[in-house]
Amino acid sequence: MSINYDERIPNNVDLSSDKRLQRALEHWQPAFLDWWQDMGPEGWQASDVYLRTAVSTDAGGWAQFGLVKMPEYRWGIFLADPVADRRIGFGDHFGQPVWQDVPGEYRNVLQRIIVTQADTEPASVEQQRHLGATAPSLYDLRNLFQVNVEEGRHLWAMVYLLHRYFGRDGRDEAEALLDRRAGDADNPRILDAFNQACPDWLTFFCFTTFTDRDGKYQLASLAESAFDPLSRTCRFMLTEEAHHLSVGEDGVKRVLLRALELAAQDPDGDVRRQGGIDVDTVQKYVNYWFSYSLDLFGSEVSSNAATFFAGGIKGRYREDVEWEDHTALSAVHVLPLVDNGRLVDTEVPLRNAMNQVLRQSYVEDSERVVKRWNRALEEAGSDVRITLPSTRFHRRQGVYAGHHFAPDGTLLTADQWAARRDAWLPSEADRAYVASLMQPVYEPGQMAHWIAAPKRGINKMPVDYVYVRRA
Ligand code: BYC
Ligand code: FE
Ligand code: FE
Repeated sequence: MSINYDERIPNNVDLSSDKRLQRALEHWQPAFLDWWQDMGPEGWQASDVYLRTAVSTDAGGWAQFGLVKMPEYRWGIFLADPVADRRIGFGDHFGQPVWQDVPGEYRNVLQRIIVTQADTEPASVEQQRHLGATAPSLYDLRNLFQVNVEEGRHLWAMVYLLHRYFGRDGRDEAEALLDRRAGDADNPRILDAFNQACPDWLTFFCFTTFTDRDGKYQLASLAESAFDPLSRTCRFMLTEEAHHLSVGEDGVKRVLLRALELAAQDPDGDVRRQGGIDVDTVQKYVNYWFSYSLDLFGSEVSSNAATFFAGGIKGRYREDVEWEDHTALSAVHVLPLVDNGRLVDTEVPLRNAMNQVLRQSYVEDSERVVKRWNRALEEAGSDVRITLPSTRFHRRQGVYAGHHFAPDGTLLTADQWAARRDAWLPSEADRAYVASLMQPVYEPGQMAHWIAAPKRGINKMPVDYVYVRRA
């Protein structure tokens, strides 16, 4: 479906046919742009950036590349094409036609989920806003900005739903989305991971690998939703998300490959002495962001999750093709719970374990990423490997929060944990070391010392193309 770019808000939802809605969104637009100026990428607003912009929602060829100043990016409202005669794929309403409007009984839960999803998008832009001061190359700088403008568009995607389907409450929530701030003590973002600092590029690459990947799984589960406009919105967001994930995965891989090169140059194999980021440090950042991202799935045992599934609000990953019993009424899920200082396998009704089921799909995907990193390490002749910690490790949400676990999942006492914490998670010294490497490199084609060059550029352009032209 092609997109109308003649309007102030590009869209493929025939916005001009609903003047009230159009006016309301055009009223929100300047507030969004003010927010972007205040909280978007600092110092680069007047620069030309080689960005892709969505021009259609077709599977092939939806993007157009060109030099754009970020505040002039055409943020718009794009839904994937409707599926003819789409039916509810799971839960108590299985087989019924999907909803084109919000049923009264699900109004509150749908609004809360959409607000929560929406909140993460501007949050990530806020977390990343200082990274432009220390980019390892123009190529990376451009990727950061591509991710940032698309997270801004994801906010638009959700704000459209709030305005269109949730009336006055929706408009209030859309405003509140521009008021909360990542990491703010008084008015923080909703979910924990989006209040954590993102001060350096290793963090950025781990965040886009693991936290954006939560986005992939949450969006996929909402793409199953009985509320069809939400499903269609999420389906198109997923096409944008794939790039964010590859920025993260490739970024971490380039750090690892550079670590091997620098180790080879040092008589003792000391990567830090050669100005690189050693694999141990990468592992600690992986542990940190993987565990924070696991928290984003909510508790392993959750009555909210059961309600969402029963109502047809949130499905499992690829509900239609990967699962056979779409009601999940009589099935159980077994998971180890802490009981009197021991882990005991415990049965919970499957519907209450839906957060855990989605998290498991996420973990499998994350394992594939780690496998690709390890293959790259192996091909470069190294026998060091990255591993994912247990899903119990370093959790602050869910049934393992409040307990301590080693990366292999062993239950620990508080003292045992405290003694090993800095071996498993970034210490102050690790963070200070990584921060010390963050010096900007803005000559075309040049890379910071601690990261390998990418294999190829963007959209078939060479790596040394001038992806960002500073104003
Ligand atoms: N931090 O039953 P529970 C993305 C709250 S990322 C703080 O355990 P539930 C992106 C929970 O809200 C995708 N609070 O969980 C990535 C609840 O509070 P209330 C974002 C948390 O409700 C990178 C209470 O604990 N999308 O797109 O089943 C860059 C008990 O809840 C956390 C979504 O999240 C936490 N980590 O599920 C840019 C999808 N976890 O209600 C973008 C929409 C839980 O009792 N959200 N709590 O006050 C949801 O589906 C659900 O809200 C959650 C939680 C899956 C997050
Ligand atoms: Fe997003
Ligand atoms: Fe993303």
